[in-house]
Amino acid sequence: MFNKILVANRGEIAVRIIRACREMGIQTVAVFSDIDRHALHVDLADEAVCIGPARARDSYLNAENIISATVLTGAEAIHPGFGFLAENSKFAEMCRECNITFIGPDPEVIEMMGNKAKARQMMLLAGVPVVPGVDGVLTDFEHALKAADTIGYPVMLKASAGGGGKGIRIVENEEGLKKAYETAKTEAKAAFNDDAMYLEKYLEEPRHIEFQILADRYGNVIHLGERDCSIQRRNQKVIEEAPSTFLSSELREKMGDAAVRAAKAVNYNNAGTVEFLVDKKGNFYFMEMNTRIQVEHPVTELVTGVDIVQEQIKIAAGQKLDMRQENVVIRGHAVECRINAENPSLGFRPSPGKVNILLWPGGSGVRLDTAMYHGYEIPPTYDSMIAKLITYGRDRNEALNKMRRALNEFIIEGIDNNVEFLFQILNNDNYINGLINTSFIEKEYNLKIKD
Ligand code: MV4
Repeated sequence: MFNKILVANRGEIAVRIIRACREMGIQTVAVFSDIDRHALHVDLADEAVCIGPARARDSYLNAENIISATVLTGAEAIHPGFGFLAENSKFAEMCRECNITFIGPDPEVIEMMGNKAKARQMMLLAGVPVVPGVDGVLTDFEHALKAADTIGYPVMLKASAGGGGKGIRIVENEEGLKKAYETAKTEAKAAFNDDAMYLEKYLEEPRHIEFQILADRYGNVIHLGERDCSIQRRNQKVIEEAPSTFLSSELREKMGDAAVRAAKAVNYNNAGTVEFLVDKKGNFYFMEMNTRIQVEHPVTELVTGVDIVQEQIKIAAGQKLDMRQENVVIRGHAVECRINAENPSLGFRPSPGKVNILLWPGGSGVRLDTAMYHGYEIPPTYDSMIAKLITYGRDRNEALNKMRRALNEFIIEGIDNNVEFLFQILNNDNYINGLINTSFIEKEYNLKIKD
């Protein structure tokens, strides 16, 4: 087992990883940019190294400085968290070359799953259902035209190097294809320096249901059930829950088997997430595979009792999984709300500044993952998520009831936040009745998903 792990991240996920290490008796090294000098993760870690100025590209994305900090402090492994370098195959490769354990899958797998068109092809070969579409990337516009004609409109154009919402376009009919093809390609080139595109049948109002995978280095692969992440705004998840109200036990078993098959097909190891789109008839289709710990992992931890970050560390240290699929039991229900320093009435504009926290939520069934403290100065440089509030109940109603009670206890001064917006969703009849899909926020709050 490692003696010392460097946490190459910041905010609540850095605190989360440091806590997991502390419980395992592992020393921790925090890295921070100069603007994060007073951040909580710096205080909680055993050691801390400044890796550069505020701008992410000069600090949290500065692979050389992070590797140097690892060598200087004698840490044997790096946990990348999510975002920043977590899915950067070149960084994982640099760790391998410097004999540092990257806590995540191998660089080749990160590279392969980062190429969405390639990932689709791998899943097809593995017998995992994928959205009907073109095999591989589009060679030119004529190819797109022919493929769209074969698939049938509406279709969705997607950047192969993408993920999230960039370089993605819905095309309702042939007239719109040319413009969509060109703008999506330009956007992909700008965002990912890779304008390879692929095409899929557009599924109307699907659910986004993802399965948590754990895979060790001895071929053991299990899933820890699913998370329903359909409540999104502009491809940013807002509320996530486990399990999904939509899955019957049969569908859960079928999708879980498919997720395990997907992981085995790409020789996956460590923690990963297989994302599916599910249509109203219960047909499910592979969308993409994420090779990192996800923001929403706590809802899975609460319904399974598994500490996913500690499992990641054990797998990276060469240990075998100590649970089999039959030992995984989903019990109760968990809901996560992302608390953002943003102003919903001003187009969700970020709202950095000094926070005075007058009351934290607490009590039975409440978990709060945050790096905030009273008097903390939220920097404008990074993303606006400042806390994750997660509640657990024996069933969905109890979990939602606790969430409303806990949200109501949050008293933060000094910054705008999205708590009121979260309340609106939690009190929405369709949401309460589980009638949710990826168009929920757009339809219920006519917030145009696309600018
Ligand atoms: C789709 C889709 C419908 N049909 N693909 C959005 C970003 C990227 N993760 C893929 N996304 C979608 N792909 C097909 N063929 C609908 C979405 C989508 C979406 C997916 C999951 C969660 C929220 C979403 C919000 C808008 C669109």
